[in-house]
Amino acid sequence: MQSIVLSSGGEADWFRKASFYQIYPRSFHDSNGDGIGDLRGIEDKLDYVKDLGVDAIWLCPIYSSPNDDNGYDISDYRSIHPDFGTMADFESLLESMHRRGLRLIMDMVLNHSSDQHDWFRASRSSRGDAKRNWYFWSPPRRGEHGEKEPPNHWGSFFSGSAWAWDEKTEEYYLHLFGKKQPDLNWENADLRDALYGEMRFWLAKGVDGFRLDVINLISKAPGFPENRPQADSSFTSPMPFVADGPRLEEYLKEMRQKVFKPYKAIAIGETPGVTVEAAKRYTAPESEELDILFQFELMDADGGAGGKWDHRRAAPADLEQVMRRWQEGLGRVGWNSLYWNNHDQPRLISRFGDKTYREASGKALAAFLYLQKGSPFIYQGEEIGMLNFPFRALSELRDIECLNFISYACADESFWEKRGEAGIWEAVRAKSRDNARTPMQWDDSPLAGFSDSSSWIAVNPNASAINVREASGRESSILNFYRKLIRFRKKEPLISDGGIEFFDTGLPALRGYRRYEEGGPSLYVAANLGSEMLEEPPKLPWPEARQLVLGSYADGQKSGQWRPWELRVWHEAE
Ligand code: TEU
Ligand code: CA
Repeated sequence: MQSIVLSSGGEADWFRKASFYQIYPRSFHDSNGDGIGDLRGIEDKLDYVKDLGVDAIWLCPIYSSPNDDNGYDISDYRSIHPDFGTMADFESLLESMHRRGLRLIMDMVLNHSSDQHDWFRASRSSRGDAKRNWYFWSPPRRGEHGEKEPPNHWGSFFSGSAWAWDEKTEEYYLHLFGKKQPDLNWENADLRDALYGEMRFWLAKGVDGFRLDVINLISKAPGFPENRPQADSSFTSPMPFVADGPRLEEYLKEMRQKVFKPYKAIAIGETPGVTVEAAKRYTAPESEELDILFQFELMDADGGAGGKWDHRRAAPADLEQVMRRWQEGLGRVGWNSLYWNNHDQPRLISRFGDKTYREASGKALAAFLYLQKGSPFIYQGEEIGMLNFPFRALSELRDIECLNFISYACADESFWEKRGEAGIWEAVRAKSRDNARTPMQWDDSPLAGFSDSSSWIAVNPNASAINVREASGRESSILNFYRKLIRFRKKEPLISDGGIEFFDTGLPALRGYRRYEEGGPSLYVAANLGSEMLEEPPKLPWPEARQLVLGSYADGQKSGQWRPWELRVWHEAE
């Protein structure tokens, strides 16, 4: 069968030269006019994806789910949510992908399940249930006046306490994310085996690997240590006690042997808060833990002291500093993903670029990151330069994280006083995950070619100008730039294998690096990561004998000047 040839026939480290394309199925393409993107809709668009030059698709969760967190709350790991289609649709999609040489990476959520999963229903049915221990339960603490309080002050990533009270069995359960996403207890070996079984179900169908949702949160510090808050009622971050916990690497190794290895599948871990040193261990080939990981430091670069919603503009030097630390830190041992966007993040150009220079800034940022070492992950719509949505009303928002943020922010007097309603909306427009979730813009029809009837979330009003049809037909478009960039990366071994050295140009906005192998010609990448025109510095870090191979402006380079968001990539002449 085709799929078997593809999964096991390639080299074990095929992903090092590969680029990935991420699909958020709900918002990609609706084939049956119910306003929700679906599996057949994806199958219809595979030629478009293949034509980008990518090697694999990461598909966000498509399993049965009450959709409290759009599929990241799974109620049955072995079934397809009817919104997305049937198992036959899935098999047909997989077959069509493999026929085109595209691999499929499924999303797997193993840190928590839905509260509607049979396992949690059993677990909450009584304190003595055999599955009680598959989740984290804890009796209440008693407050000053004997009132019931959660076991500690851990806050949920989606606002409020990370503990929810269960009336029936009179204990709290842990949920690091939403209330309807109880955390699974990996200490329990039966639970682990059950999860491995769910993963093997998909591997047996021929899928090529998994993207493991928040996988570095699965080992919690025993005893739920208290993280004492400053103010009496506020919540504090559980991260020091849940990220990169004591048994994490033991679990990763076990999963590798029992699940990934027999199928030669790849393991891509989402690892918020991971340090460079830990990331290097997890992805070193001899560790046999993860192949690729997602770290968050670029995504944190524009968060202020108050975190994600406390938004500030990131300077080019801030971005470069993060890139440099990770590129140098992982060296030739670890392996990283390179990403600017995903379904949890605002749109790249609105965030780190400049929509006045939409195409130049989109191209410059893309090439600046994707020519580094690691595997690029391109999120649907990024390749046509989609932008944030101009949210103005609650009714336009869908995401649980954002809606929870708004209700907590409104109830928090100090926040309200400091930022006010306008400040809250500004934060929402800058950071809401819904920015990434508006439908893919295929053409300039009323629903952008996403659906012919309706849409579960509004289409960005700019779709009449920014869409695949327009970009496909124009040689200088950002889409055609991505196509070139992805192909260039694949045929140039310096990018996947070479060393990297960042250089100083003397100008804060002009950043660059070279990729090299000892004794051979280098590849130079330089970009003006700002919207001002720059005069070229007198001392140049790149050689005089060089050949331009890629640029963010179609009309070549103007000597002595760097236009806003001008990027240039050169080969050193031999
Ligand atoms: O996201 C993990 C995560 O760390 C998020 O809290 C992320 O940082 C946040 O959305 C950005 O503000 C993963 C999934 O990608 C996300 O969609 C899920 O909601 C979350 O896990 C829970 O499964
Ligand atoms: Ca549909």
